[in-house]
Amino acid sequence: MANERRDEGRPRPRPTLERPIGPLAPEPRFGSDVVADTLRALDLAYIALNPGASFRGLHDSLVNRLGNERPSMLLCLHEEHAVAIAHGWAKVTGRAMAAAVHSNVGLMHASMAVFNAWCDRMPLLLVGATGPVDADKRRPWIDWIHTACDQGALVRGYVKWDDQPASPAAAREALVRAKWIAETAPQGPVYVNLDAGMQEAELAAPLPALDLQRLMPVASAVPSPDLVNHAASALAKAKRPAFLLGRGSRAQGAWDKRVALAERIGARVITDLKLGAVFPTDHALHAGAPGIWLDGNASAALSEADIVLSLDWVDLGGTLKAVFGTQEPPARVIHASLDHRLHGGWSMDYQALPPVDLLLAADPDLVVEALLDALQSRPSKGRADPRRSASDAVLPGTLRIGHVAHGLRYATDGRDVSLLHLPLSWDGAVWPLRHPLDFIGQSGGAGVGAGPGISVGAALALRDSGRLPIGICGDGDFLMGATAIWTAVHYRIPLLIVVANNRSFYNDEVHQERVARLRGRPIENKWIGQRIADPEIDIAALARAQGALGLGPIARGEDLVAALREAIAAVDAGGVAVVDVRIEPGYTAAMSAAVVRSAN
Ligand SMILES: Cc1ncc(C[n+]2csc(CCOP(=O)(O)OP(=O)(O)O)c2C)c(N)n1
Ligand SMILES: [Mg+2]
Repeated sequence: MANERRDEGRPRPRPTLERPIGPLAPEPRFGSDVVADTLRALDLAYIALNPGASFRGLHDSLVNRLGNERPSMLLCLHEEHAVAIAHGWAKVTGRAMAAAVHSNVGLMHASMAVFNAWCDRMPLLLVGATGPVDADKRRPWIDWIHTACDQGALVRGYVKWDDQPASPAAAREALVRAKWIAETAPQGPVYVNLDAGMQEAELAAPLPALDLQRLMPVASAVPSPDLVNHAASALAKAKRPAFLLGRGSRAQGAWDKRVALAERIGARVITDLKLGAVFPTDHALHAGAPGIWLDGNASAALSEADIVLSLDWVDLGGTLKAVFGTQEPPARVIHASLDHRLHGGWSMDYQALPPVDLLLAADPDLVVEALLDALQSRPSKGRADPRRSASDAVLPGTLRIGHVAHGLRYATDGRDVSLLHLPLSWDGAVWPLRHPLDFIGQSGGAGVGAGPGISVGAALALRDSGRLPIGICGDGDFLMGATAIWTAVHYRIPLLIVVANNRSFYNDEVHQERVARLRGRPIENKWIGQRIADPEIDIAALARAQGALGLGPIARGEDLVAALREAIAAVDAGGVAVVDVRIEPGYTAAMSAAVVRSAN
């Protein structure tokens, strides 16, 4: 059911730009042909990859059996980008893309991006490969260093499932199971490691036909009607309800229902800038501005609440603790989430154990639907018109991140814009989010370097949507992931990247300042080992070197809008543009306070 809703506006793949000469192999003859056929049967449009001999069998099958169509390869310059691109695609579509990485070394490069997708609860079908498991078939030296006894152990702490199938039949079953698990709520990455020997061996006999329908049943994630009624009557009686709206789908229908529920209950709504947009942030019921941390207004709404409904809020325990300290929260807490099903022992991304009076262990979007049904007969507690704020293009000489946001709003006025990534300095107050695709959320695992790759994958999913795709990256983030944009240029994926360039890993300057203050040491030294200067990096040249339009450095307000307009025109013409905007360092008050806060 959840998957059906996520099909709304699903992007269609275009024919690949990289066409092999024929003829294509008419029948599967090798283990890797079975793997390739299975990827197509699973309706995977793309496979983002960096090549390697451990999957040369599969590579051949993708080209010479499938013709590089469904899936089409997306060649990436780093495995971390391959996975980030699949992550960005999933953030828009709610579906898994395939990515392929070479043996242990490719998986090591990919691992941070897998962790990001895991923390973000995004589906991903990661295909890996190992040198021949049969030692007798290994080439000297290289096949030995690229074979590990338990390669999946590298990522097992942050995937939902992994396997190393020993035959073509087992590989087919593993891939079907993998996609099914990845896309079943709560979603997440999976890893299937393909033995090079299995890929390259000739099939002893053809495999029987595959009935995918029966192998991938819909796993119902509907809440129990009794618990829904209980929750609905508590919400109806509440005097000061507050909603913590966390992870939700990109579906417009689900968005409309969240708005309808908040209006029916008259709840104050808090949203999270770590996650994709789930509620209009300029709606009168929205408390404060969305942030990575709660701002004063959001904290006040929560502290006054007599009932709190969390819809898969990422850090319910920590958020309540930030507001109430060691006191028990006085409000009744209703939590709709399936996240506990993913919690394991390696990573603590499950966050503090929250106090919960009623758990609705179900898909949060389906919980909203059920609550609305249960509250159908109740009169609405009032609908408030969204507050609309106008954009303003008066920009001063030197720029801060807020000016970049205003300049962008001005340059994109009237357009449907999708923000695909935001820097840590972003102020959620300056850019109202009014549609599920207005913002797709952050990297999940806070792994710097993800911004460019996620933006490319999301822009691919949005290619024919009519939306203007914009990723705004910190300079540190952009520089770590810069070569992801080559993939966008190469495959004609329109994308605008704006680099909020404070010439520093500034987040950590804030930390060094904090340490210096605590220790009574000179805060003037906070920049050492943090600033990206001497030489300053020519970010526009890095873009141009990869075939993108590179503009900047833009250091003065009066030049900003013209540069953004030139970049947007290039994107409208199908290109990739990068604008380097030099900004003064600085974070919002909520962000600076939270960065340096200690636990209690
Ligand atoms: C892979 C990785 N390395 C280091 C960090 C620590 N870290 C967190 S934010 C940050 C600074 C990022 O710099 P930039 O993207 O320029 O953003 P700014 O803080 O300057 O706004 C760093 C280094 C991290 N989160 N992930
Ligand atoms: Mg920076």
